[in-house]
Amino acid sequence: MATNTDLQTKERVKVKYPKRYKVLLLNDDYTSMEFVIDVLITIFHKSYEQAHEIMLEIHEKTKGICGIYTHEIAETKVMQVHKKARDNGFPLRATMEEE
Ligand code: TYC
Repeated sequence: MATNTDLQTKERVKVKYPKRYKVLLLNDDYTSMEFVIDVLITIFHKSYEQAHEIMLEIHEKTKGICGIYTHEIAETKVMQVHKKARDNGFPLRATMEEE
């Protein structure tokens, strides 16, 4: 049976977790509160109550966290927000930040 003596090279298994990214929505004066709630429910899978709370936090504090994801998923969420906003004529913006 193999043991770790100095004749053997010890195998190192290093696990690297993927970096995580916060997706934030930014406040503006033109996007309706209803639309932001809809975005939070449909894109970020929040309940109505959670969505309402997050929307108000953004409205009062200029920005707020909608979710935390790997890079590719965060990027997709940002794109989905921008497309839905554009399709509905709102200037709503999303950004991502490394956690
Ligand atoms: N400030 C907007 C209003 O008063 C509502 C709003 C909330 C807009 C959150 C964007 O990310 C946002 N209609």
